[in-house]
Amino acid sequence: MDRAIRQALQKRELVLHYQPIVSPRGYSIVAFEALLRWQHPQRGLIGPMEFLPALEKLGFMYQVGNFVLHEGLRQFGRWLPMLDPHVVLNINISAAQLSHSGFAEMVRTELEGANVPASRLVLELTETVLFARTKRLKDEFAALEALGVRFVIDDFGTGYGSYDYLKHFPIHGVKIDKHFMHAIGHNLIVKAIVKSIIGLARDLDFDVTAEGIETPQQLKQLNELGTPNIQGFLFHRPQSAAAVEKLACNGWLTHPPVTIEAAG
Ligand code: G
Ligand code: MN
Repeated sequence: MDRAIRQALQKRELVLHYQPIVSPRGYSIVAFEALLRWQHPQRGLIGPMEFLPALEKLGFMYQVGNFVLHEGLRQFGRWLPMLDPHVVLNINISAAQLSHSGFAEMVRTELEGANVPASRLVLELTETVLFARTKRLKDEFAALEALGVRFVIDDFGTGYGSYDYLKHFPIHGVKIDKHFMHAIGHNLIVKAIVKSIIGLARDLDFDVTAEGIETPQQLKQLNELGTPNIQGFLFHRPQSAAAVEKLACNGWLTHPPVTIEAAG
């Protein structure tokens, strides 16, 4: 695996796919999340769960994270003229990147190079990244916030259950972990957790996105608890830049799939 991943980096086999996030009303696209994939010559497309541990072990997280930021912003910059002014790009950021001094400065340079306003960039972080409440982390955050970049907590609800860090960082929103969505229809505890996250987020004036919506039933359950933005296979799978451009040619497919209306 280690050797394969080194070769993949050399041969530029790591690519980005993009998954749209839609609004609860009209299901129009409000964001694209850039997602790392390995385009393997024999095995086809491989998800990050399979190769991120190897990247981490080899100490490549910083380098690859920066590739995602660079490539994602360049691509989004090319789409920008076709998009509504509120549509943003979501990029996943690792602890390795944020703890590197000069990260904020690099983000600024990348935004400039791609001609993307800072207000169109959302950085996704996991709760664990924010436990290290070091001065440097706070400084990087402050610098990014001053640029106008926003932050959302990814996989929200799966951390250690302390929301204390919310006081210390300029957080703009949360993404409810997809595992909750899998059980929302048949587990009362999960349902209560999702309801409380949406309530918390509303009180704090946060953006909320529910991840992993795969069925009309899940969407219906979710809408009974609140109406967050939606990311999931029911609407859009992660897809190549070329496929996203086809969506653009079709007016971004803002209409809901027929199955949802039927379940209405
Ligand atoms: O941790 P993070 O939220 O960044 O993970 C995003 C991952 O979730 C992506 O790899 C994407 O392929 C996957 N994903 C997106 N939508 C769905 C969905 O509806 N169901 C499932 N099972 N996975 C999804
Ligand atoms: Mn994410």
